Amino acid sequence: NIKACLFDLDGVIVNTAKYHYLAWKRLANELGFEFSEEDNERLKGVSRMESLEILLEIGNKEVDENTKLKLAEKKNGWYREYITKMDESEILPGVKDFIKTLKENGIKVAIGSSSKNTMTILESINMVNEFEAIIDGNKISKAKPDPEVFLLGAEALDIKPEECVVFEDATAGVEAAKRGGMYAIGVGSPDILKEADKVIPNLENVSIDILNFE
Ligand code: B16
Ligand code: MG
Repeated sequence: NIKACLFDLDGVIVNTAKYHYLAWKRLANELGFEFSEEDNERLKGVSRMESLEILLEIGNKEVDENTKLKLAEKKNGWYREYITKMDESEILPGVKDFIKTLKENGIKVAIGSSSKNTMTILESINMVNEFEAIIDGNKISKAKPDPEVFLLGAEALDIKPEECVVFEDATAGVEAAKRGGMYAIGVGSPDILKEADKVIPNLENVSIDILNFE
């Protein structure tokens, strides 16, 4: 019996995934290499510094720790230029209606995101007050695929992990949900989100029946 839904932010509530991609691509190009959308899949859900490590590996670049911090800061600066310009029109289709349906059915809703920019994004799209708990990259010590972010979410809502469903667009996030003992609904392509219990293309016209797993 499902009592709570935990939502990933980037790629599920709002399409910030495209802005992460643009900012990382710009950094890669500046460092002298190409960065494809396929490469970008590996960065989804992963923390900022781990994303940078993957990017540098793709470009075959070795830099010292201090430079790494500077590069990550640079990317984040570009990324923040995009997200501070966002508004409610960038909330993904179906999100608002689905959350309303959940609340009408007594299901609790929370955010579980690796992003340290979570509050900025939720403020931009005016959704801060929609969630009963918000666990973001500032509150965790281990990013997805570690289950910490979702376990803290369940704890904050006072709901057992096995009564939680996670909505995720990233393989790292689906893995985190499963490792936390939760159900995972992939939002995106079934080819990518193989470990999820179910996969939907987006939250448009999703009914409450999606929470039945029997
Ligand atoms: P930031 P999510 C994740 O958010 C993104 O998917 C991932 O691409 C990003 O690197 C990570 O947040 C950290 O973001 O640089 O803003 O702290 O999908 O878990 O909501
Ligand atoms: Mg995501």
